[in-house]
Amino acid sequence: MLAAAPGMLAAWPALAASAAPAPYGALPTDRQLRWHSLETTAFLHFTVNTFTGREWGYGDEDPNVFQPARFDADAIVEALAAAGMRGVVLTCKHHDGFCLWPTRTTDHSVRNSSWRSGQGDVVRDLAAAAARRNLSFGVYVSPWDRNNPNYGTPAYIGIYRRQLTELLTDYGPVFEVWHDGANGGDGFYGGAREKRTIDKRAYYDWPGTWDLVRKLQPGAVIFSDVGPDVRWVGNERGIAGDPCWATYDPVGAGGGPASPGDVRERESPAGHRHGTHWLPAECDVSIRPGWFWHQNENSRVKTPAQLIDLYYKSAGRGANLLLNVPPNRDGLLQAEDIAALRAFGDYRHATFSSNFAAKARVTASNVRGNARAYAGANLVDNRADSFWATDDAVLAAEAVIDFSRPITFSVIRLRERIRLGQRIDSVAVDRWNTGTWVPLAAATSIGPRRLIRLDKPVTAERLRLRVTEASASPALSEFAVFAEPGDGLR
Ligand code: FUL
Repeated sequence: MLAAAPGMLAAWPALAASAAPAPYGALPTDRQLRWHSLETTAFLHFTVNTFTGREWGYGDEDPNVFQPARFDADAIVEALAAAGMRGVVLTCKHHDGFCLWPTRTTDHSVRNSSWRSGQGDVVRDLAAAAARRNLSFGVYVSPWDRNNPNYGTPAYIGIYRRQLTELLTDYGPVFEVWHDGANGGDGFYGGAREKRTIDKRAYYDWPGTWDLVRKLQPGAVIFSDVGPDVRWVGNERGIAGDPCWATYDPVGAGGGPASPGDVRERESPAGHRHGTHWLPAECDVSIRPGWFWHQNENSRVKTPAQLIDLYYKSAGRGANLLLNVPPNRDGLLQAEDIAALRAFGDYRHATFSSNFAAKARVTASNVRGNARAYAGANLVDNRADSFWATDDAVLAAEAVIDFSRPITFSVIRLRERIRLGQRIDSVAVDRWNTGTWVPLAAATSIGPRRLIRLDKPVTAERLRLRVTEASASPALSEFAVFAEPGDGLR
C-alpha cells in the first residue's frame, strides 16, 4: 500500500466512499422499474363494438362486421408517439370474445372476417408498428368471454391460457399484460344465450395464469385490480390519489383475500403507506366518454387542457397514465382525437424540454458520509442513476437550489431513488424573496415522480427543498423546474 503524502489525511474522510443507504420497505422489480420509466402509455379499444356502436358486445356478432378498410397501424402509432406515448396496450380480445388475431383457439376472430380476406392480423400489425417507433407493446385479453361456449367451465381456462400463450409467443416482446375485472354475466356463449356467473376468487386460478405469463414474457408487468405488478387505480377517470403510494396490500371487497374484480377499490387510489408489496397504480381513462369509438362522441373528445390536467393528476402523482384513444371504423384514429393528442404532446414537449434547475448550485444541509457520490448536486445533474442522500439518522434535511439569476417557472418535478424504496413522507418547497424564505408548495408521496403544478408562474432566484418527514433517510434523484408555455392550457 502506498503511503499517503503528508497533508492528504485530512481530505480523506470527504472522499471516502460511503455505503449506499440500505433499501427501505417494499422494492420495485426490474420489470416494474422499466414500466415506471414509460410514464405515459396509450390504450386502444378496438373490436366488433367499433362497428356495432356498443361498449360491451354480446358475443353473437358476425365476424364480418369487423371491416376497418383503411386500418393503418403505423399511422395510429405515429399519432400516439407524437403525444409522447411510450407504450400501447391493445384490446386483443374484449368481453365479446372476438379475437383481433387469427387464433387457433376459436373461430371467432379476424380469420373469419372478409376483412383482408381473412388474412388480417391487427395484433401483428400493431406490435410491428410499435416496435418500429420504439413504443412498448402490451395486450389486454378479457377473461370474461361472452362468445365462448365453454365460458364458466374448467375447459375455458385452458382456452384462455392458450390465447395468452399465442399472444405472448408470436408477437415479440410484451411489456404489459392487462386483465380487466369484469367477470361473468349474460352472453351468447355459443348460442346458449344465458347468464353465467363464476366464482371470481377461484374460477380463473389467477396464480396459474400469472406463472404462465412469467414463463413466456418475464419482462412483462401484469396488471389487474390487485397486480401482481401494477394495480388498477380504483377509478376510470384517470385520477390517482394524493398521496398515491407505490406500496399496497389489496384486500377483497368483503375483507377477505383480493382478486381481480374483487378488491376494496376505495383504497386503490392512495395505496398503503408502508404496504408490503410494491404495487404502483396505473390510471386508465378514455379520451372520450366511452372506451370504444362512437360517431356521436366525436364532439366529446377531451380537450388538451383536460388531458394536461389528467397528466398532472396521474403521472404527476407517481402513477402511469394509460390513455385510451379508440380507432374508428376506418381503422384509424379520429381527426378530433389526433388533434387533442398533438396539442397534449406539444404542451408536454414545450414544458419539459428545458429544466431551469440544470446546472444550478445546490447546497445540502447533510450529505451522506460527506461523500461526493451523494451530493446535493446529484439532484440537478439530469441523471437517473445518481441521487442526493443523507446519513442514516438524518430524516429531515434541506437543499438550497441557487439559479444565480431570477427564473420564472410553474412546475417542479421530484423523483426518489425508488430502487431504495419509497422513503419520503412529505416535502415542502420555499422561495427566496428579498431576504426571507416564503413557503411555495408542499407534497406528500413522491416515488418515481411528483409534479407540483403551481397555480400561476412564480419568479425566484433561489428555492429551498425541505424533506419534512421521512421513514428512512431520504434518497432523491431529481429536483427539476419547468415553465409551462403560454397561458399553461388551464
Ligand atoms: C373494464 C371493461 O368492462 C371496459 O369495457 C373497459 O375495457 C375497461 C378498461 O375495463 O373492465
